[in-house]
Amino acid sequence: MVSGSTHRAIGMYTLYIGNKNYSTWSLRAWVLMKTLGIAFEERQLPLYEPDTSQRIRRVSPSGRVPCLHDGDIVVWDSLAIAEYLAEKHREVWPADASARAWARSAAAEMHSGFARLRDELTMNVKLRTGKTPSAAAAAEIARIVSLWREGRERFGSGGDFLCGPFTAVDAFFCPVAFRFQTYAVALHNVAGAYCRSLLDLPAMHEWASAAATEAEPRGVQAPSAAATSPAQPT
Ligand SMILES: N[C@@H](CCC(=O)N[C@@H](CS)C(=O)NCC(=O)O)C(=O)O
Repeated sequence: MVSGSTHRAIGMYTLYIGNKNYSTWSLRAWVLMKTLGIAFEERQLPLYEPDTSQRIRRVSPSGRVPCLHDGDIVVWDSLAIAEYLAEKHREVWPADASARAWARSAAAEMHSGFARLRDELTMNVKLRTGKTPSAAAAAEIARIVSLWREGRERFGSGGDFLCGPFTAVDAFFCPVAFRFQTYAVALHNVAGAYCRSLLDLPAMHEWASAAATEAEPRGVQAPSAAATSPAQPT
């Protein structure tokens, strides 16, 4: 493993992302790189426009963002981006092997699961509303809270995040923090404090400020800023 964030002295990563108000997957890669000080050039491709798919496919083989370019190397999918970066920046995952195994498992669980939460509490960074989740979504929220407690209690003593300092597992939960804020999900004690730590990150403030001034998508399937159940889960 190559150490540190100076790796980019020669070239510069390019990160393609979607709309900051809506694109949860983009946020994961973006907040990870920003918070760890991994330099990159950001290029935004608006979602929900008639030519969105065509424009994204020019840079991302899956037709989805985020997508990272490192010279000729193209890495699509947020989890693959985290793993690619981890080969060059050891701070992407926790240093301790058991914390790292736990962090990878929790990030992967977030990446592949929580479908009800994604559907019902769609990320809309600038919206503030109330919502009663279904029983299925509430069970997923309870699982997230239990993961947050477990991380903080078992590995979190060296910092404010799940495994102490901010790592990729925290980046994967950043969209959840925005969802909980938007829909006023009540959190107590450890989970509440952890959610606050995510929302207080300078990178999260930067993302939220940009989301607040972003043009609304014109596409018919665009989530409405006023709606609480947008058409497309992100
Ligand atoms: N599993 C992928 C999901 C990426 C994804 O679904 N991205 C959405 C934006 S949040 C997208 O690119 N949508 C393009 C479209 O719907 O045309 C990841 O982890 O990066």
